[in-house]
Amino acid sequence: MASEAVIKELKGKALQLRYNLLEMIGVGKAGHLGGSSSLAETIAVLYFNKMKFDPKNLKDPNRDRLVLSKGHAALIQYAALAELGCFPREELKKVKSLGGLLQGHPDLSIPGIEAVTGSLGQGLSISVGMALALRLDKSPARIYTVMGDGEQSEGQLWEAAMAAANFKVDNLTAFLDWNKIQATGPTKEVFGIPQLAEKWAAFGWEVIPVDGHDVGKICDAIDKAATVKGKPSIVILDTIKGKAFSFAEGNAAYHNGILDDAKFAQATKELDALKAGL
Ligand SMILES: Cc1ncc(C[n+]2csc(CCOP(=O)(O)OP(=O)(O)O)c2C)c(N)n1
Repeated sequence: MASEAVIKELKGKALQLRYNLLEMIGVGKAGHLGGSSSLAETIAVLYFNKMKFDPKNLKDPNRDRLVLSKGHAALIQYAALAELGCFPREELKKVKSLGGLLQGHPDLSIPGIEAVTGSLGQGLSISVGMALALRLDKSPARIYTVMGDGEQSEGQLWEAAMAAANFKVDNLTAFLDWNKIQATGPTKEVFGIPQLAEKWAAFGWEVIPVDGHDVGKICDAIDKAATVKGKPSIVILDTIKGKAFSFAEGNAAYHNGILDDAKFAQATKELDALKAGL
């Protein structure tokens, strides 16, 4: 169990990641605020507490790897990599612009990124391959993979799910960002997949449901997954799309929305209020 001090630190990190999102998205530019903010706590826990990840030794063969299968949420990963010093902070403002380092989706040219993603459904296949390779190398490293709930309609993902169970890939922890909204509306209306937990369990996975905005519980879920032997684990994160920005919470318009001056000011004010309450 994480101590009170660790929980406080991780809440602060999640908040800083959200400030970084605002810095990247800015005013008048489209950016994936919703599905990035729903992951702030999970990404904070992974990069600042649970993952073996040394920004000064990015090619360490025994590093843990994070594959962002829902690659459109790259901004939240960039937010963490910038905090860790993988690249200069000035790159944040240049995201998605010519001459900038940070692409709209994860790319191997970016320090700290492990896989090219963005075409949904592929990240789990990549992760299973990585996990099997690490096992052959007798490496202690783990693979962490983050998927979306809209992404669950991709068929390739379920092939990878079966392969992971068949090959008893227990050095892999997947996350499902169950924020219930996808690009154009509620996931259950666009392409409903009921009983996700039961489906993953039926595919042979250990299923660990958790409040995806509770850093302490996310720590516990990751620890629990690491103890599971002989099968892969999936942490189902119960989250709110656009979390922390009242106008964006549960609102598909901010899947890849544009902030005007007023909304940007409101977003900053809401983060400042959270900071004051930390
Ligand atoms: C194969 C493929 N089809 C369609 C898209 C376009 N697309 C980008 S994001 C998105 C919705 C994803 O929803 P979800 O997985 O729930 O992500 P989140 O809401 O967590 O951001 C879609 C359909 C894509 N990137 N890849």
